[in-house]
Amino acid sequence: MSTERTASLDAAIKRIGRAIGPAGCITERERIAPYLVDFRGLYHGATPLVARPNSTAEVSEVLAICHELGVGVVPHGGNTSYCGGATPGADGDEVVLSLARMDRIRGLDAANFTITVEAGCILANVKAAAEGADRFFPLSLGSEGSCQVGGNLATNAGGLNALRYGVARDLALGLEVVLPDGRVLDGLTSLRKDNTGYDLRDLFIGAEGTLGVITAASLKLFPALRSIETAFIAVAGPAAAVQLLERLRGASGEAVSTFEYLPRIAVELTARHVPGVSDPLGRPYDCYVLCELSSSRDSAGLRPVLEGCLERAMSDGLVLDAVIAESLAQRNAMWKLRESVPEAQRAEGASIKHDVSVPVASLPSFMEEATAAVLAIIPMARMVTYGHVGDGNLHFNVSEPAGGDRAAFMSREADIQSTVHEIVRRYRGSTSAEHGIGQLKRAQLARYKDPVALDLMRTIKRSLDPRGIMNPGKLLPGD
Ligand code: 2HG
Ligand code: ZN
Repeated sequence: MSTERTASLDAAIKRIGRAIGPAGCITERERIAPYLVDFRGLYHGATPLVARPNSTAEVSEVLAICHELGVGVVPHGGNTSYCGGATPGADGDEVVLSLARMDRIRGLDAANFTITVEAGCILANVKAAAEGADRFFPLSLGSEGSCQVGGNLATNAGGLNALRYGVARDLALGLEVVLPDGRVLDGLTSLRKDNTGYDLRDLFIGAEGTLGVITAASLKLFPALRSIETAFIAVAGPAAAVQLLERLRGASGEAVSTFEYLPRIAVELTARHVPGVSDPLGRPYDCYVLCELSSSRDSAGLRPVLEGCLERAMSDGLVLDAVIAESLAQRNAMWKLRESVPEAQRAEGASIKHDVSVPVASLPSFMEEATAAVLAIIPMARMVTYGHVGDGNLHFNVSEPAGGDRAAFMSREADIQSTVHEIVRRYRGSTSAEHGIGQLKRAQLARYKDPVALDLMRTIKRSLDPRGIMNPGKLLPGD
């Protein structure tokens, strides 16, 4: 680090300390350590300071200081990102800004179906607050017990209910954002209609902290759910799954809130590695769907709709077997199986991940083509293709061959990824459907994003963050 840079960093640390006090600053090595490594352990960074402001005014002070001195700021939420978006660079010349202390629920307006929360609120707490007011906040993620709403919005998280309620972007009405120079953009509206020019809110959602820091959000709520039916269904194949989805959506009056695809290996790996998980069906099948229908109506009649659909699908050969949860414990067990797939795949060894989306109707042919292409490169690779078929987003993951050579497998990562992503491109799909870009996928973004879109993104970045202090080295290629 140059002497000038070190001097700016030292000055920033001192001034931030004075602005937000010792309670807001972590400088001890052991306490800093958890902020330096990402959830997947892919990145190891360094920082002399984790600033933990307690209010929007304090965030504003931190950013104004860093802007003046040209010091990088890395916003940090629940640290559940898959792409290293919240991990500082290795040079140790950036300040980490944790939103964890800003975890207040500022207000809940049941009649307006909105809740206003600070960025550091844990997602599960937002959901619980909504429930306490007889409302439902639908964003549903495996990491909801630790991820924070600010991070959910900054990365535009998707999850298990996107099919019906959309992604984080669709659930936000207004944002409060601290801009890189410390100014506060008060866009914290709870209005559904406000047609007054450019949509600034959407600039910050999915920007991964590169344009400013989201400090609070007003979010949409929905009526509490009173009827829920959950089924674990063995389907004849991906095409049968897509057809079943179409039928269920129509027959249930859009009550399908989850439709997750799982291959046999996902059931085997979760049963092997995750205590308490077992196969919900009596015998093995090649692939499955975890499906949930839900309604705010008390006796919504979802059960007969589901049963009727499944029976017809069985006689048409789309469905081979199915079990409908008879109790909350059974429903939870089905969800646990699904939500444990990433953990089980991790425990099974190395994997090469692809977080892709294509139009739902194209999923079966995409899966066939991409699977054949991967197996042509590594014939014994294990395909762990699963995910949010209801919204077209697949985790097209590849596990190393059983008992294979891990290093040899991982040495083919770039080859496999570019092969799969080229197929995604042909389908006009996305090569990062859900997990964002962070540090991990910048080169991928450069390769697959429309160049005009990239150019506009750079223009926006330059105009909002001319000194380039916000989350340096993330999202934009070569930034
Ligand atoms: C999920 O859907 C997550 O479970 C994780 O998005 C996916 O580990 C993965 O590849
Ligand atoms: Zn996912």
